[in-house]
Amino acid sequence: MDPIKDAVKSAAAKIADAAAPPAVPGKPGSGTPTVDEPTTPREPLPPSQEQGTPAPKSPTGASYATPPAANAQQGAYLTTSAGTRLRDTDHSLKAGPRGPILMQDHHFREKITHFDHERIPERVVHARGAGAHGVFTSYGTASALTRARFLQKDVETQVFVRFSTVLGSRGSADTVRDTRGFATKFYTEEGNFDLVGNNMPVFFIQDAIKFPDIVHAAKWHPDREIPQAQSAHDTFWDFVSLHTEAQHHTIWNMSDRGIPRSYRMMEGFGVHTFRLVNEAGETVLVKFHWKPKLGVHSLTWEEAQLAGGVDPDFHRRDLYDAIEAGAFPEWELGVQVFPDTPEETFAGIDLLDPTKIVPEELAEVQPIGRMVLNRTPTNFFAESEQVAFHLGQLPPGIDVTNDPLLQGRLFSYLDTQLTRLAGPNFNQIPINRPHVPVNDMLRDGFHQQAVHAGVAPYRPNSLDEGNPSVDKKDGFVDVPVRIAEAPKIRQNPVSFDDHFSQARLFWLSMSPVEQEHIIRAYSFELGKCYEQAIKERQLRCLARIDPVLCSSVAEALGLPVPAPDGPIAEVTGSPALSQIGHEWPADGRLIGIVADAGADLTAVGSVREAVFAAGMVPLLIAPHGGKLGPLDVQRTFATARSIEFDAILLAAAPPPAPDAVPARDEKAGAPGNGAVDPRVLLLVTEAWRHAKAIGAWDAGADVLAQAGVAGTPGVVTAAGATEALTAVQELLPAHRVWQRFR
Ligand code: HDE
Repeated sequence: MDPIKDAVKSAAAKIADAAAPPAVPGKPGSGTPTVDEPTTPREPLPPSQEQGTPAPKSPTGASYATPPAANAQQGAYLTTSAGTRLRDTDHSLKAGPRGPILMQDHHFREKITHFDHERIPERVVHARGAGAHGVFTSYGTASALTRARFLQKDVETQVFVRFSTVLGSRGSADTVRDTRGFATKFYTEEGNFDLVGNNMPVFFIQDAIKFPDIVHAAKWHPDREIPQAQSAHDTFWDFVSLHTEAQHHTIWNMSDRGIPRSYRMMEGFGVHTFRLVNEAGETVLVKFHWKPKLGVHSLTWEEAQLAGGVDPDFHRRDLYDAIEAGAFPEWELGVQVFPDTPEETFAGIDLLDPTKIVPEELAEVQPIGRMVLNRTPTNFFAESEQVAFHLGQLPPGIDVTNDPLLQGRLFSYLDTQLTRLAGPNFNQIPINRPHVPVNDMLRDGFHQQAVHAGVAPYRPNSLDEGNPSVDKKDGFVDVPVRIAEAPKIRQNPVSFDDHFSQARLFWLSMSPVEQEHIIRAYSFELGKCYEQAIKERQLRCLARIDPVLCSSVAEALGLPVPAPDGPIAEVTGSPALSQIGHEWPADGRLIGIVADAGADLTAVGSVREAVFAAGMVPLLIAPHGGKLGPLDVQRTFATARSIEFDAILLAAAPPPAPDAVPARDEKAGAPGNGAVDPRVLLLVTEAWRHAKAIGAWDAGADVLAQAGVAGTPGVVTAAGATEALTAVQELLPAHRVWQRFR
């Protein structure tokens, strides 16, 4: 007898027992699921290219064994984070089926501990956002102005864009009245370039030192943490009425620009003036503009409110769905170019003042490239959440100016990532990683991913033969701008004192409908304030912008109209700022088609095809999900809401469903005569109120009559499906049927 061999045998037998299925599959308590799961292990999807682990770099260029290609899921079997395969992940290790969990359950502890730490701090501003990947193709039109290689002719550069609201938390609604962030990371062949802009060309403050003030005022009240993602409250209006340089940005927020229809339909602005430098060392000053192919469009206030409840993810969903549908969002990047003079002004406008624009009529926006967003993130956290923008990430050929807001931002964006992404190595996170070799001398720190080799991470050195070298020819260019001899001083240039002329310029640029919306926005927001003194102070600011604006808002608030306490600027409007009166492609627009089993489904099928062929997205709305004849249903009367659609087509007049709200109740004032499903009537009346094109044929025409909208502007009754679609298509380039507003 060999006691050692026997012990090994008996242990092996126990392991074999444990490996055998413990009980009848599917039986509760047996350790196997009670519903069938797919049983053939398969590999997870491969990580995308830029999620690969970086090759370890040596300062001397020596190569090292490459570690496994990705930090993401690999292999077919579930493992611990240390790579050990697991037998069970559904039951904690207990002292008997009814006993307490054992401390030794290392898998339980790893699983729960990791989960407990899944969240990272949200961004202090711009916490709510959504991103997408794409490609930027340069036209080469800026090649005489800048040496930046990604702006040379036909160069293609990968990009990642993150759109955001400013004020709300990560879980807040998309359609609140707010400025939107428009931040682009260009993975250029000379390192990353981050263009971190907004959908409005000006900012609330002129000096970065005031950023905590505006943000504390605009975010929630510190005692109640309300409101969430709104500027309609006392502290915001207290600040902007006292701090009048904010008045220009504020009127942009109160305009329709504060409630965009879609991220796809927003302009983007670099806001600050940047400096471009070419091969010869010559410089110009520029302002960056993103122009959306689909034009600049907004929601109506009521749509924004409805979306906040019905679909708080409205913009995020729209971006994702559009890309998945192949309706790729597209922008042109353009620059306004100004001579780099010592005064840094153009047409009397101080180019270093971020509360000022240069009207496009004075300096045309010249297109320099095109960006198409064509891929949604694989993982929201890894990409949209962990992306870190930083204004100091500039390629050779683009430099900064002394705009005091820009100067402060150069500090803030690097600094904020240290807390948000927990350390200085955030550029090693896959989404932030440059698509070119990195050879820095930054070492160690939290979350270090690279295995740095070499013995001399310093310069000068002889041990690594002086490596890495600096590149005196193609390295980053700090333009040697002359700094005027001046005292150290906490003071702004006198030109920064003009706070109202461009707010008036903006007001005068708006069409009557847009002005009406601005009046209503101020009336709503100030109407939500409690403090009378704040409302009165803001009215005094409006008196400096325009008498009609001021008196209309005063009337809504029930307050006297103040006299302006200074001159009203003599300026003319900039027609380019108005969103109305132009025409844009209708690509990617969403067309809702209402039908039921009684409709001519062949015609409905053809109209869907025609919508697709026109580059738009048809969504079939039916009484129930699944199929309508041969057609797939995308929305039901229960899930469809007017806000989603740019136009409605009606192929039928569906009767009320048995489980619907009582169809006709005279006392409750329900619309219609009870013959049409009230949810369809609601869809149509809302679409009408929001000035959307509506077309109907066959029984669909009855819906128009029931909704009381037949024969009004932008409502078409046609002989057939094709004719209805054609008529609606003619209305879409104007975005809305503006005649419906007074
Ligand atoms: Fe930002 N801003 N900002 N900002 N900003 C941030 O950086 C800051 C300003 C903008 O999708 C933060 O990574 C200061 C102007 C966008 O990740 C923070 C000042 C413009 C985003 C920060 C400004 C912007 C941010 C928070 C005054 C338009 C979202 C998280 C000097 C031109 C980027 C982060 C994303 C984010 C600071 C003013 C746009 C704290 C100090 C002007 C689009 O660093």
